[in-house]
Amino acid sequence: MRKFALLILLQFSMAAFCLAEDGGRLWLRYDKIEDAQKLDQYRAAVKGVLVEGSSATVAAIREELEMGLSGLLGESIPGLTEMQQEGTIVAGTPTSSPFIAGLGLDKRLEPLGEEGFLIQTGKFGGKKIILIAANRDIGVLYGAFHLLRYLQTNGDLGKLAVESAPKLKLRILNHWDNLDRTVERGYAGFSIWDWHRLPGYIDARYKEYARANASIGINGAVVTNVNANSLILRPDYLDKVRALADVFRPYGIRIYLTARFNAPMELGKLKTADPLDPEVRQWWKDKIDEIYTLVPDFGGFLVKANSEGQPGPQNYNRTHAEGADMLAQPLKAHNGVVMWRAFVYSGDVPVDRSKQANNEFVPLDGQFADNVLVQVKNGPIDFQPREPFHPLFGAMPSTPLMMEFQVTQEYLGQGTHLVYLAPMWEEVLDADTYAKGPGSTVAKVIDGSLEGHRLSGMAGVSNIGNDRNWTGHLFGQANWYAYGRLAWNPGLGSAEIAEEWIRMTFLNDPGSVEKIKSVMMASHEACVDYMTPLGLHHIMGAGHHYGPGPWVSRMSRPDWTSVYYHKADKEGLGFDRTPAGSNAVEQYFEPVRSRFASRESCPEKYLLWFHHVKWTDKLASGKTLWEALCLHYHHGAEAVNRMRTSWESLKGKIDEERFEQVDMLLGIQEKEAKWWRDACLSYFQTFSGMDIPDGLEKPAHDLPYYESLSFPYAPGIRPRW
Ligand code: GCV
Repeated sequence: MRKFALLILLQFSMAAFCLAEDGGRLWLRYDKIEDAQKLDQYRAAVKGVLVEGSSATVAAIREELEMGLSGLLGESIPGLTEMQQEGTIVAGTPTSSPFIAGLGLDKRLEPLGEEGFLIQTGKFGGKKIILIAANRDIGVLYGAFHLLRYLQTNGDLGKLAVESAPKLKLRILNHWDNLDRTVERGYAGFSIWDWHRLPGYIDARYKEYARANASIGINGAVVTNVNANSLILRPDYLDKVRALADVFRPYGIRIYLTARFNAPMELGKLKTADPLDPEVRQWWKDKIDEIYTLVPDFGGFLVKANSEGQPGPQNYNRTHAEGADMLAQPLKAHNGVVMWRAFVYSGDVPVDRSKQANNEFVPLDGQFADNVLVQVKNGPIDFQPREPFHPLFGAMPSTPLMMEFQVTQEYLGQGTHLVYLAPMWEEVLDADTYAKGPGSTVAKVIDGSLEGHRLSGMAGVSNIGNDRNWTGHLFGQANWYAYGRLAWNPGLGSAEIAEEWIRMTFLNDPGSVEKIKSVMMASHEACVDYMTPLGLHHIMGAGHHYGPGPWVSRMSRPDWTSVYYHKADKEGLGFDRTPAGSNAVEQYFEPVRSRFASRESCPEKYLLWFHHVKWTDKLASGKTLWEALCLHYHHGAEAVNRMRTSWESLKGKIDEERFEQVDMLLGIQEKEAKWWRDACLSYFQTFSGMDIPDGLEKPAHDLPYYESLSFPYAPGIRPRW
């Protein structure tokens, strides 16, 4: 009897353990709706689901709707085989569903393209139903996720009428995942791609990954690191790629690979990788044809060439356009694309690093094949906490430019800081390049509308790993989510996206939603303040990029040091990029150029990016540069303290497990924000020679202490092959 009781107890505690909230369900939780009124409204409106058709995507739609609705409504919502009753959700295309074909929706569906959808509640065929219609199955899947999101966020069903189509064609995650499962700049464990056990073993997470991405409209994944490994192109590895592609396909995710430029030598044993060499071109053509026999919807290649040691066409005195062409021609036959990265800077540092991409790429405008996109990081240096927009946007009118955002927080607190990145992305997307006069925003450059490009895209460097909650920090999920939503529509607001995510991930109670939203919305500015205020950049620890390192001065190349970027001296601080300095401002269109070039009109948030400013110079606030710097660093650390207090006031509202996860990390962030503040101010003080103003907390340690800290095993470091 006792044994039996123990067994029950054990089973019970195991079940409790399995049900522990670890964040693994992401924003697709589908727990029963708590608001009783909403629940009644939804239960009255939704009685069954009719999804006709037989494709794998149709099966995914059916599964998602039945599972999602049953969970949300707390009662079984059956799948139907025919139209039976009021309250049916009918989802399909005119091809898959005779009912939808009979509605004569062609005119409304046409502008929605291959991936758009419409949702409408109303009377159709005499019955009150909810309709999800699209031209293609994948559009229906996106519509299904939209409807589920609408219910998860407690939308009003009576008002539901949506027509939505993606503004960007390619919405891609870039995984910097290595074949040994380490992840460059990854802070969420190891890679989720278990290459060793593929293709025989299909981890359940692959499907979960595809579902999560489809739910936010992501339609492509580059599964290998841009610091590429030729091995991925070997037949046995390509078969592993095929297996992944098979899992992704029903969810509309096309697979892409990174191409190592000298693969014809490393793998094909050719003597050269010269892109104009006929044998080399044939090697790539054969390889590409081979890939398509395995993966008929293969998306194409992402290439990092002649950058940070990666081989490229310049090794053979060829241009980036010639290099890209070699891949683009054979890919074109299969409807594939090349995404050629503009993150290049020369080994011998000829000019200010921020100018080099424009110098190399602008002259090539018009020379790229029409299935090539040039992929440009949001700012001209490297994913810093804040950068002005990259001057390439608008400067290559004949070439489709793709945005590259970094979702993983290499420079923004890695796996421990809560930093919601969407406000930073929004700032860049909304920036006006003036390339074709006012209103030529970065968003219009990348969605192709400024120049009428057929191809358009956005890439996000993934923050996903095999941690149970996928992203290491639970709020890293918000960045993955926001990236997908912005790739679908760069015009969405970061606050609006945050609210969706909070409601789906945590709760719908308005007071708590507001609290979490204000924590998220304050977090990016806080991070900028405690790391790199007033336009400072690239002053982090060397190699791992963890923590402060403004003193870093000895590296194999000057533009990897911090002193190269902050240029602190007895006089002042900041990089002079005006015509008197490196003249990087010349790469912007007027009036942006003059605005950045003038000390008076340069926005203070970019001040030290463009100007070397005297310590004693007064800023707009009337404070000297030194005082303002101290205040920014202190405000940043104080803001984290407020974020934590605010989060702690949510105790009891959020499940204990996720509450604690975030609380512990906010504790670390609070300490690290002070560490950044104290280390940077102690260092810059050796140049300013001024005291930290009265009333501000003084550094806890002296400068040598901060300089002595070392982190040989900080995660995410680029492996040395
Ligand atoms: C993939 C930065 C990162 C590198 C990264 C590189 C890139 O330099 O530190 O890890 O390499 O950007 O974007 O190619």
